[in-house]
Amino acid sequence: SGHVHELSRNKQKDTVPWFPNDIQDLDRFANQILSYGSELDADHPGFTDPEYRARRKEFADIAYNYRHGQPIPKVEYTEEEKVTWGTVFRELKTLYPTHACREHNRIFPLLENLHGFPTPPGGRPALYIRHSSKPTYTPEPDICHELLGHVPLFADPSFAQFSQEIGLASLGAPDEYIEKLATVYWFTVEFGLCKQGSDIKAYGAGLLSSFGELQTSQQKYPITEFQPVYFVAESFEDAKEKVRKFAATIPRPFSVRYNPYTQSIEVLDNP
Ligand code: NLE
Ligand code: FE2
Repeated sequence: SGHVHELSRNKQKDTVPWFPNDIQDLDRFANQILSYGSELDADHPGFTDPEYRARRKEFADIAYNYRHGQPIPKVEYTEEEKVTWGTVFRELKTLYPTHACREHNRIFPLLENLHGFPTPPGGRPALYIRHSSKPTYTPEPDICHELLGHVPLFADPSFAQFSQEIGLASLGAPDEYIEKLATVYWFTVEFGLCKQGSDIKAYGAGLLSSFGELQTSQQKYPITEFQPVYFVAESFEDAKEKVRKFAATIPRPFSVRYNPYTQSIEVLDNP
């Protein structure tokens, strides 16, 4: 079937940029995955470790060649990788009760019981793990970040909707708005803090997966190697409402809705 590359905005000249409509469309981005084919930065903990770099290439190749619908390949993790996972898991688990938001603390034990988080991630879908020399913090999203930081909160329906709201607002939006939405995503879903009672708790996955940064993020003077600034949300509901209001200001002649049954985006004409 033919793909629509441009939707005409109205009868005038300006057009809406192409955006993915169906889940298979995401395959078109496979060659744009972060760091594929490019070398690690000199300040990356794995920069001087040729074995680690080769291992990272193995994982990147799997992701590069994967297409929607194929079974997700499983990888065997090495003893060293399992030790790293164990360290990150243990350290984070002791911090969550005092540092993580209540939604994360509600779901994390359920996942732990269901999927055996405490055991090393043997046979899980292909995702590399941070370098063993620096389990406390890594500059890139790895398996610890995705599974321990993101997965628990994406299992919270209200939070999942918040994240999806940002994604849907971006479809067909002008570049300067994409940039703004990316910034909103960064300071909420990745590095957000939230008021809960008289406390400030972490809900951003970048904090929930780094036991170095999680500990310092709630102090009054955060150490500058980590994020220099955070934004505290009144509540998830309030943050969601604010994103909705902002999204409504994006000039776009149609609205979008995600249909989870067909796994595709429905474009609705504005009345
Ligand atoms: N700094 C995070 C961690 O160490 O888990 C990962 C960053 C993801 C944006
Ligand atoms: Fe992330």
